[in-house]
Amino acid sequence: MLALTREVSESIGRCELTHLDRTPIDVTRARRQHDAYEETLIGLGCEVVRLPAAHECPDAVFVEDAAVVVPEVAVITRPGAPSRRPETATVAEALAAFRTLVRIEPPATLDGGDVLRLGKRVFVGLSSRSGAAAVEQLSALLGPFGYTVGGVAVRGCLHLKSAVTAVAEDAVLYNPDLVDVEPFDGVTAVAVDPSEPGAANALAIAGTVVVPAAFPRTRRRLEQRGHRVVAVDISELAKAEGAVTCCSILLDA
Ligand code: CIR
Repeated sequence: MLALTREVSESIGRCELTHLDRTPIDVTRARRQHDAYEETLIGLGCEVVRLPAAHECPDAVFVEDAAVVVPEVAVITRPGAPSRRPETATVAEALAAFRTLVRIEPPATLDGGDVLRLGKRVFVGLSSRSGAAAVEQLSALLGPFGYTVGGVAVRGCLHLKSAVTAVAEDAVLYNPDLVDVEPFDGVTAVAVDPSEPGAANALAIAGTVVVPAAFPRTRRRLEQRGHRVVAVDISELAKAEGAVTCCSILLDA
């Protein structure tokens, strides 16, 4: 498993914010947390390929939003926030070594954080960043490989993966206030602890679930259901509305 990451930009303090008020971000601390995140991925068997920082792009550490990678192709997105569109060129360049590249074209916009894949089912959050036109294009790009692609409404959060993520091949972690669970039929749905509304973003790697250290109650819920869990402190990145899925693009290389 390969994990593509990118060093935290000096300018991360000027990141896009939708649901949080701006608070100062300690870049050194954010980098230390990001290093520890990468170490966790390495500990789980990933080879980390880290792109150099793109200081002119405050949110560039959140590489997930720039591409959607499936075994057959890499879909280069067109992020919903104009400030984030320059991020895709360097991600595309890196992914070209591993996949054929295809692209989301204007006027559609898509953030990778809105794309949840469960096997051959691809769910796209209809959010402020991603819309129906992207669902249509993604469906045309992935349909030939046997994927079905559909839109899912989200409320009160940035991305679909703020509301629901896969914690195993057959299980999702979700926040019932942010997304309806019905579209995700056929898999076990574990709700976050109600006191931890931001806890639905978790990253499953090789049988282990990586979760933010800020959500111990949800962590316990997962462990009680038999999941192996490791926690990472990403508190500084969380001030930029980042979480654990958004800091890497995972691919079987
Ligand atoms: C943004 O608003 O685009 C960034 N500040 C945060 C992006 C987080 N991305 C993700 O969860 N996939």
